[in-house]
Amino acid sequence: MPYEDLRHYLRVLEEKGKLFRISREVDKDWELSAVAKLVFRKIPDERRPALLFEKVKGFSTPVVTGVLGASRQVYAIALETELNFEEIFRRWSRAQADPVPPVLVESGPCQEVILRGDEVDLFQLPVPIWTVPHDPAPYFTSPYVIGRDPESGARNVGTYRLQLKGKCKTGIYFGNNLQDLRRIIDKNEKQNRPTPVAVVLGTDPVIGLTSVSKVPFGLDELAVAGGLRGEPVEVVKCKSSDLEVPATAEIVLEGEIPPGIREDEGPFGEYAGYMSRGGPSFVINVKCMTTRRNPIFQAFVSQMPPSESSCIRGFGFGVPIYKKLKYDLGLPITDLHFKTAGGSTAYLVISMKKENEGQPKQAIWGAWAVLPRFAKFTVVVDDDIDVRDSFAVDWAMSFRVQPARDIFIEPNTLSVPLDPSVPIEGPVSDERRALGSKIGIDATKKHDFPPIAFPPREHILEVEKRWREYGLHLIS
Ligand SMILES: Cc1cc2nc3c(=O)[nH]c(=O)nc-3n(C[C@H](O)[C@H](O)[C@H](O)COP(=O)(O)O)c2cc1C
Ligand SMILES: [Mn+2]
Repeated sequence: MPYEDLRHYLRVLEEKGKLFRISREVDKDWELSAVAKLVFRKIPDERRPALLFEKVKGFSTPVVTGVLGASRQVYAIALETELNFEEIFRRWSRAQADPVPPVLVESGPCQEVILRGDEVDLFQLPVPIWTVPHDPAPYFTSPYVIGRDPESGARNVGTYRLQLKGKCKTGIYFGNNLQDLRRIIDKNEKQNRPTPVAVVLGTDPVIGLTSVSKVPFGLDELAVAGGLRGEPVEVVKCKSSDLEVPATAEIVLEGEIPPGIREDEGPFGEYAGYMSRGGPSFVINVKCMTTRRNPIFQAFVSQMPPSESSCIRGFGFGVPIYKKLKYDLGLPITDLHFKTAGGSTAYLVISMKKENEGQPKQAIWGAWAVLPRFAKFTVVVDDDIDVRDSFAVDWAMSFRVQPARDIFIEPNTLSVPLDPSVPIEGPVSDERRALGSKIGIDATKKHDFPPIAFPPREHILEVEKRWREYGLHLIS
């Protein structure tokens, strides 16, 4: 059963113990982000819930964060799937192969309240400041920005951060010139035309998951969301443009990106755990704001990992590599994991039941071929090593690796986006300046190893059963 809207999904999360309500008043300009960061730091992934801040100082609208990726379990609940790459990969590939186009309906709750022109005041929304004191302004971090290709008419939905700039104005930032909405703006700018956009905040979670995912340019993310849901997304016409938006969205900002205008944007605290640099970027002039009665404001937590962003990226980048290695190359890989400390981009661990000595290197090259900017460190381990257990991976690196034989470095490769260790002079979008290097480590056993010096499994299970009898539960 697909989720009808954000509210329905939040009810399900709460039933499953994955939504935590904070009723104490919090300040959105310093406190909310610090609470979210500490929750990510202190509570392990298996137990970490999404957070509903019920009372934000000075606002009647509550803020919810972590709803797509407070933890790996939360992501799986959002996608209504089992928590493993095989199932997650199947779900995404079926949805892309069989997209279900949205259906237009007459009216929807997202337009229960309509504010036009001067009535619009973005300062009435509880938009948090994320990195104090470095972010210059509050930021919308989970906008699903809808636009339309002026040539093909195809719809696009993507998540690009928005800086709150005025009563009716935001900035918008593109990580590179090939982001789909950026390409749409280019086409309009060449004709000196504005680009109409609709910024959607708070929906059924699969719309968010498609908004942050790369699907081929021209494929409508709302149709992929329909494929994931198994039912079409219902959309309504915007009040000030021809764009269509999910009928049950919490908040919609209708506006335009004017041609030829660039203003300072950023800096912004980014997923690598450092500030990214600011620079000139586009703006959105908001003409109309529609909301549900008593809307809920949704936001993604990014910045220093672990974060919602590192959780989402771990799946977003893991799935295409899993597909390539397992199904296109036929490699016997058993699991993979982008380490959270690497922002789920820089550091990849792959496990495999290798059949020959060439396969670990083939897996490493395969991963780099799929996502050439990512996996700066790539480690391949045998299938007895849990890729999510850092201790086990370090153990394999310590005693299954001979550095001179098993480690290789590739110079002059594309670098991880926003990796501050890459010296960049000049514009960040100049990829030639952003070359870095990569390291591949084959941490599999290359010959017969002695037996592992650890008690047999049946003895371990028996001792675990007797744990309380020894009194050891009191200290562990
Ligand atoms: C939490 C989060 C924040 C993101 N912020 C940005 C951003 O500010 N700018 C950007 O270009 N991409 C950002 N992305 C990545 C895009 O959402 C992603 O590349 C998506 O595919 C863009 O849609 P498009 O492929 O239709 O262009 C972000 C992703 C996540 C998970
Ligand atoms: Mn797209």
